[in-house]
Amino acid sequence: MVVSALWAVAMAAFVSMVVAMAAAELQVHFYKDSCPQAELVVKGIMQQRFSSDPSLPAGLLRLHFHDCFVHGCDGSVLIDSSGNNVAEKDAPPNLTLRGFEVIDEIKAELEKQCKGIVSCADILALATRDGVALTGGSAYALPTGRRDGTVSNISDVHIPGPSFSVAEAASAFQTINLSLEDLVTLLGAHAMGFCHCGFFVDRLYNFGGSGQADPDIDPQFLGVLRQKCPRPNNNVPFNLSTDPKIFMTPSSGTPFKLDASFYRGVLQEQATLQLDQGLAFTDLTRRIAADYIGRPNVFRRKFAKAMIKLGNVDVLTGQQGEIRANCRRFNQPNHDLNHFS
Ligand code: HEM
Ligand SMILES: *[C@@H]1O[C@H](CO)[C@@H](O)[C@H](O)[C@H]1NC(C)=O
Ligand SMILES: *[C@@H]1O[C@H](CO)[C@@H](O)[C@H](O)[C@H]1NC(C)=O
Ligand SMILES: *[C@@H]1O[C@H](CO)[C@@H](O)[C@H](O)[C@H]1NC(C)=O
Ligand SMILES: CC(=O)N[C@H]1CO[C@H](CO)[C@@H](O)[C@@H]1O
Repeated sequence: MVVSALWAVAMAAFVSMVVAMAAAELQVHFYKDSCPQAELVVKGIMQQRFSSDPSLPAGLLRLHFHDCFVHGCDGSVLIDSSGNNVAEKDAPPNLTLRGFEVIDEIKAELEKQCKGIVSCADILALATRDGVALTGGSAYALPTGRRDGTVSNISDVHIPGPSFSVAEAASAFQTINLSLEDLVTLLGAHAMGFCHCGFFVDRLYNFGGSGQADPDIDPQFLGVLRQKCPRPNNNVPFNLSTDPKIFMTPSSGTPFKLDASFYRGVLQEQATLQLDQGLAFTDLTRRIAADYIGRPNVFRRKFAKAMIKLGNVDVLTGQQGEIRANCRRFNQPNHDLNHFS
């Protein structure tokens, strides 16, 4: 009797554990009962904003990557610094992150229609997904159900840098369980958007302190880049907000299309970042790049798969975290008393 009662208790615990584990998974159309129009609202606003700013999807892709890489995809990158908390977005690599306003706009609309239901982390992931489709990528089904995190700390930001080797970037990706192939595939996002000269200007004038350009830049392309990015003046402190910017893949002619042009640039020694150019110089990464150029639909499919994987990194689910009312602030009201806003 006692044994079977214990057994029943153990079974119940086991079952509830399994249920809890199941609840901890993201699922496609998580909001289908709680806010059926959620994905349509996101898509509608994205379409509107995209029609006046075709570069928006690029901004969101980078924002979503930075969100997921630091502390998981929990909307922590969206938090503003306040009081004595210096948030992720104030870390130097975050300079020039953009797309915050459209997330605010979507959040405001969803709070009107479904108060307290749709997380900021999901809004960012969904808006990014819609941006991918709007720029020629595949319109993949995105699992949702992320909750918003309650920590955003500048000390947690360890994003790979533009001068990393492929091996260094791959090992950084390994810390979020993404493979080298995922890295090569997601870097395809560099087909789109902008890059400030400061992230690669060393390659144009003083590569590795040599006083020379990086030898792995196509000479004609070097001339073009030097015209757009003048030699830094050592007497003027570097300032990213006044730094000139170019297209991330300038040779493509399609700066707002998520096509395989990034890989073409890489194989023609016309990549802007040192990391990106590095993909040309290991067998595996070179082979993947050539494959994506030859089979653009394979790139689209693999990109969507890698985005879903990125979007799963360290997510909060179930009762974890919170659903923020404002994507820039944590909900805790007593916390706000200390903040003069
Ligand atoms: C793994 C290492 C990565 C490094 C070192 C890196 C570095 C950079 C740098 C330096 C910029 C230029 C930012 C600016 O000047 O404003 C940039 C832009 C961009 N990155 Fe990455 N990135 C990486 C991975 C990714 C990933 C995984 C994605 C998306 C899946 C991504 C998407 C983008 C996009 C779309 C832009 C253009 C942003 C804009 O137009 O505002 N990057 N990246
Ligand atoms: C941020 O992280 C640092 C280093 O781990 C820690 O000392 C600090 O207390 C954290 N700040 C907040 C507001 O949690
Ligand atoms: C990576 O995978 C390991 C093993 O499955 C897991 O313990 C860890 O939490 C994962 N890390 C992230 C960031 O998802
Ligand atoms: C960078 O330039 C902007 C715009 O001119 C200016 O507002 C800002 O103070 C400068 N920042 C630094 C660190 O000099
Ligand atoms: C968009 C954004 O919030 N950028 C911040 C990045 O970090 C710098 C400080 O390093 C802040 O001044 C910017 O506001």
